[in-house]
Amino acid sequence: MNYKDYLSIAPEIQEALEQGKPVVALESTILSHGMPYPENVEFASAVEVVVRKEGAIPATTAIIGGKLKVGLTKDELEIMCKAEDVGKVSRRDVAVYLATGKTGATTVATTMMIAALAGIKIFATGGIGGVHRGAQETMDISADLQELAHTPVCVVGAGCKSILDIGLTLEYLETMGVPVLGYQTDDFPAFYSRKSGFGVDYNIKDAAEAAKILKTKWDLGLEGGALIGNPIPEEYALDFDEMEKVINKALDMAKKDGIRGKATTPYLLAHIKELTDGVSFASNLQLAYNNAKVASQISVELSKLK
Ligand code: PSU
Ligand code: MN
Repeated sequence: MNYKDYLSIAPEIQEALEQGKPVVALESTILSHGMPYPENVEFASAVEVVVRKEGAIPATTAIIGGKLKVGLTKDELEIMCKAEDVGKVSRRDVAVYLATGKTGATTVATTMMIAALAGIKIFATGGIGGVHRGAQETMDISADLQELAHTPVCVVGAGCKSILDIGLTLEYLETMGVPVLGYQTDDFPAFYSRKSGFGVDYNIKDAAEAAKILKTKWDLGLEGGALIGNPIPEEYALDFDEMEKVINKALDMAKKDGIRGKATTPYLLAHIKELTDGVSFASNLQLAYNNAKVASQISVELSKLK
């Protein structure tokens, strides 16, 4: 494998990795295709501040200029946030983007992939992709789930996006052998709401316990990652039933507009924001900050174990 020719790690991150210091990966699809400009610019830098405050180093990933970038400069973050001619890159697209020099935002799947190549174990996002509602017909299942099955990175998210079929997403993860852990919760979170009505495999009491479980999994050579469901802070949580109504409306609109494939998630997120007058977006920001915080704490604990 000659992947090192394609990997470009920021010096600060490279040094931290060599010294076994905590590093947390962050994705760029949430910036380019999950949030509006310029609010995403503020988020992109604020989320990195959250990570640093916990004593870890942030590593936002993207594909720029034929390189898998680990750690972005202010200018590169701006490019991702402006998202002019920036694609949404899943695993299948990576080689095309690298070979052609196109600029690409990394999804959960590709961020995990790049993190693993760089040696980063912990990754914070908003919520993972999963099995879409109606997947029985459309077969729309996010590549994020296969990545969790095979790539050794722990993803901290507020569950999966609530636009999905949460029950089927959990079934898929079980089949693929991915541990689904709750961070101080028995309930798998539902993105904007703290509870989905589905349970987690195990309720983790703190970051140290999370780190111990991850170390054990990887010591055993068990393939793949883990998903840690971290509920949105109480004060920003939205009512599950209210959000269901909004999501169903957005799903109807997507159907009418003939939205399919990878356009689905960005379309739904944008319309949910509109339908809630931005309330959902404020919650989205807060849950992402909270995930960055917990991921950083886990990363700090994991670095003590190695
Ligand atoms: N969660 C969010 N906002 C997002 C996404 C997730 O709060 O923008 C992105 C992630 O990058 C995730 C992707 O990997 O959506 C899933 O897209 P798809 O359903 O097309 O696999
Ligand atoms: Mn999809």
